Amino acid sequence: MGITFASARQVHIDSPFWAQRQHIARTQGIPYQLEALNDRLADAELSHCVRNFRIAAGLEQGEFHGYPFQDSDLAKWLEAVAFSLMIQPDAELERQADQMIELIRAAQLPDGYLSTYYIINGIERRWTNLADNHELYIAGHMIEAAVAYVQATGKRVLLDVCIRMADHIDSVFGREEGKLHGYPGHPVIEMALVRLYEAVGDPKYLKLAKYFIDERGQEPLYFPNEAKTYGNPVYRTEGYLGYRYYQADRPVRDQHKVEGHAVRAVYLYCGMEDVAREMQDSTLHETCKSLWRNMVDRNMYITGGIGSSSYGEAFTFDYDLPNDTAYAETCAAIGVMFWAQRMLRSEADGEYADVMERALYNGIISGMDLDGQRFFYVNPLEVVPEACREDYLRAHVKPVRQKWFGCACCPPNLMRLLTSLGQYIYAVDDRTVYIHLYIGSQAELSVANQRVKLQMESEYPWNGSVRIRVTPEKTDQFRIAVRIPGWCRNHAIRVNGEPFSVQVVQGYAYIDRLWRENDCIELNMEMKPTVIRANPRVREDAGKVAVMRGPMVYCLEEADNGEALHLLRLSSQSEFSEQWEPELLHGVLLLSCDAERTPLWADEKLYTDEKPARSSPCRIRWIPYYAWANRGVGEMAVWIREA
Ligand code: FUB
Ligand code: ZN
Repeated sequence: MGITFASARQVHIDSPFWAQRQHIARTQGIPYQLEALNDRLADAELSHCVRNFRIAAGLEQGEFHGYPFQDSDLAKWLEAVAFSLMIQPDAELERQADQMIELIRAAQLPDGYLSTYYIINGIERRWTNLADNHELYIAGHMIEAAVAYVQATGKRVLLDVCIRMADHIDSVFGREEGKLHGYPGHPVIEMALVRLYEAVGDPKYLKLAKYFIDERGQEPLYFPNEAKTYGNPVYRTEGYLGYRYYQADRPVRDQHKVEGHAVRAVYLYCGMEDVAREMQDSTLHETCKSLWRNMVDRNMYITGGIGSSSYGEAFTFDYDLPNDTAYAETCAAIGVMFWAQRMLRSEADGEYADVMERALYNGIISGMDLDGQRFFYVNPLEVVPEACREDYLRAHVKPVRQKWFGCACCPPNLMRLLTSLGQYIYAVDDRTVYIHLYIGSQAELSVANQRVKLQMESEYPWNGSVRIRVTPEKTDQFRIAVRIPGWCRNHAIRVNGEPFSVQVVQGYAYIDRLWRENDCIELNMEMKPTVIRANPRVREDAGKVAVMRGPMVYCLEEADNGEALHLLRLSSQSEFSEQWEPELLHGVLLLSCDAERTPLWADEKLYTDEKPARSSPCRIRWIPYYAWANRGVGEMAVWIREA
């Protein structure tokens, strides 16, 4: 038996930090997004999503609008609703979701095909632009929504739609003669098919997922042939990236550098790891491991963000992590978390959970404002608002979160992630309970042939003390593996008040004992402000420092530190002070420390050979990165110079 994560249904989150965010997602974010999908938001970019479905279903006349993948926004919204209903039943929300599902069902063609773009624009062209037109991507998101929705409500309508659709896809694609030897331009169908296989048990879906992975990048390359055959534009594949943009320039097992469009990449790696796990394909797993090393060691921001270039929303070259032109799409950080969880299912190595946590507390939740109704697509690590306004190369960086986007992949992705958070915390194998994330919650799991209740209390991420109460059905020997995060230098474990000393193996302390009702684990992780430096090969961060506390990256904002943040230098011996501010930014722990400010010159000249005036000492104030841009427009910086 491998490692199985507890499902969102099995876990009830009551951590103040996360319960509040889940509450906001359920009560603000999800209803708001339904308005967006229906084009009912004032002064926001239009979605066209629901309208496209209505037209495809014959309920309205009109043309298709938006990107070819617009349907996927509704799918992600439905998945978020499903997880939300698992947290808290809500008859009205369920009614709205059922209505949307009915609309999807009405739009589906009798043979199972589903993509409003081709249903409206001409079905004879379907499957002719796999590279760019996202039919398989939409299918993937629909499947993920359908599986979650049936688990939440027991209602199968969307699942049946998706089974018809998956069967249709299976009849169209494959190595067999007469089928298309294609694969998706944007992965997600691979992991979705594995989910469908897990849900309904039909191995043909797993086989199809494996086909999409194995076929990708085989010679002759599918995409250039497709473009030639059907006269498709090839704008994406010219220039720097070529077919690397799609991770489709060579077979996946020959890929060892993370390349191309970042969301496509991590979604593909998720599918690869899923297939590797389900089919015990060790070479595929080893490929994922080498891609993982390359991403984590050379291509990931301190925030867990990936994809440093706006050109192609893509990875560039190793150690290229510019702060002010960063792309770091919210969906890409979410994809990092998805991938990390899958790696963790294959191997209990705490680094995967560390990365999952890094992305979650930083580059993911930075994508949403504190009220769940404004969103970042791009998550920079340095912002000067004037540069966003005046420099085309930084125009993708927004200094304020937006109401909606024409390409709105990130907002509903955030909703489904937040509402499904329960499924990332605990996992089990035949004799171990793993605690991967310290999110206060209650869970009921099966391990060593019995049910075990866990109750985790903690003020994490503000405090590193965690108390876990364990209640097995019967007294029994099994292991509870508590993760010792990579950021933690000192920790102590007590069991029932007694110190418990155990070696940490690959990031986990395995507490192997006879567990009785109401046993209690106390884990104390030293959590203090820490100055972090980047590998000097990261040119943009050389000579600079960032500040972390526990899993959280901190940043400076103009609101606290005045303008021209680039003039600040962290003092070498600076002590940090911490201050809990319950009223600020929905409650944050602020950090303050000593710094120096380089003075501006009295005159306006550009260069001088004169010695500069001495820097003046000052105190600077850091806030958690995720909370930036919640107090109006201003500068922000994660990395600052070191004195
Ligand atoms: O192509 C669908 C989505 O739109 C991608 O995942 C995002 O990066 C955005 O390009
Ligand atoms: Zn996105």
